[in-house]
Amino acid sequence: MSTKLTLGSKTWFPNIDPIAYEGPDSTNPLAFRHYDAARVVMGKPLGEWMRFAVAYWHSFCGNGGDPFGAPTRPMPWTDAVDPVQRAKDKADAAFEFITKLGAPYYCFHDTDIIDEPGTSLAEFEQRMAAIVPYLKEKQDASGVKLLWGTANLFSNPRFMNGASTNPEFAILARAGGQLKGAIDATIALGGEGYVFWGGREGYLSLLNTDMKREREHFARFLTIARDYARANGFQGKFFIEPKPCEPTKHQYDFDAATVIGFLREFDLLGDFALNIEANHATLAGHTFPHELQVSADAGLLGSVDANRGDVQNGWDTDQFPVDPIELAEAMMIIFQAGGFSNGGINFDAKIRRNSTDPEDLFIAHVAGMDAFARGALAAEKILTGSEIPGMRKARYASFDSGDGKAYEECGLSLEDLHKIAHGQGEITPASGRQELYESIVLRHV
Ligand code: XUL
Ligand code: CO
Repeated sequence: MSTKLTLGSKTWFPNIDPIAYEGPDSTNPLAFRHYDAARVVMGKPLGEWMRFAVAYWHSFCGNGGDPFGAPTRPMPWTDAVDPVQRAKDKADAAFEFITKLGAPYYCFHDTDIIDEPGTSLAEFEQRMAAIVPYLKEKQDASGVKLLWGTANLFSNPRFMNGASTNPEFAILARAGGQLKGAIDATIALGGEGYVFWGGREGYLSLLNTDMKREREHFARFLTIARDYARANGFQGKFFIEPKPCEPTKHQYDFDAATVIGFLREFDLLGDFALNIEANHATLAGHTFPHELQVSADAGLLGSVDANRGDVQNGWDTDQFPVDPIELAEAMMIIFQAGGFSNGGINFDAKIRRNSTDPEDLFIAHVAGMDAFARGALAAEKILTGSEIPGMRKARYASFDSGDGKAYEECGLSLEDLHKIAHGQGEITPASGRQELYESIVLRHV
């Protein structure tokens, strides 16, 4: 999974060399200690399992500004006055970064790759028409591919009441017009997936909201988007990215289980899968592995937005992932689900407001990729060489034969259970041995 190094006319990260694998003893923060793309893990090169992607929005658009202060981050690729030149400079910086990092993929919102003009959809389409072929050239020259594209239908004030769930049809139609352009760009750039994160698809107050109608409009929007993309040659997967809240009080795509129910209710299961984001999982009161497992069990584990939250506060901090124990558990689930087909691991993560050196963005991604690789190496050891798979299987052994097996095969009624219960006397339940499982994981990480 090596990518060719191409630079624009100018270099935006002059002091950074391509990131190399130096092995676990290296102390160089600009080298991989665990992520060796060619290393075979669970029967396949690590690079093919991971399919790492860099997120355009946090890495090349996010300027460190927050509600309390002005931007902090030097971003020389945003200086040009002409919007198309600015977008090209940004693309040059992005592709220089991605190729030096050695990530095979990137992801974008339409408004990341080129700035949105004031109001005109036609002008936005003209700008998109200028930047998409440029990105195609950058992709062809570097070998970097598009993991997924998406439309930003939440930042512009016109979407303050939602996009496809907006109470005003004119705004829904405007959202659809913009969505078509994002789908066209994704197809033109060979995107393997198309993401729907329900930006403001939810409500702030039920008093002014017809939730039933809004959810039906949302499903209709997804359906016609799917139909349009398929009719125009898109063969990839559509991903829904669950999130419980923020920016609305209650998002309709609350968590994996909610989205699976929604897809089933509106007959969208065949074309859609889930994009699970770690920080969204924790906002929903779950864990990242929980959301992965719910998706995998439904056969809908599509892609991952990699990041982490902060245990002390309840918002989407989008920090880079660093916890190898959590990631070992996550990689066990990803391996057992057979990995990703159209998806991958996209760093939907941002460096902190006070991380302002050009190398900070590299260090963050290198550590994130290493954390996932370390998790993957541990997961392989746990799955293939530890007591855990056998212990977990043995826990359910009473369903492998006799009455337990008959129960699983729908052969027992409630009267049968009543009879068995009378026949067996009082039972001493077996220990769940959670601490033993945890100590085994720890031994392998
Ligand atoms: C927002 C979020 C988005 C989506 C893409 O929390 O995760 O960046 O990943 O729209
Ligand atoms: Co995300």
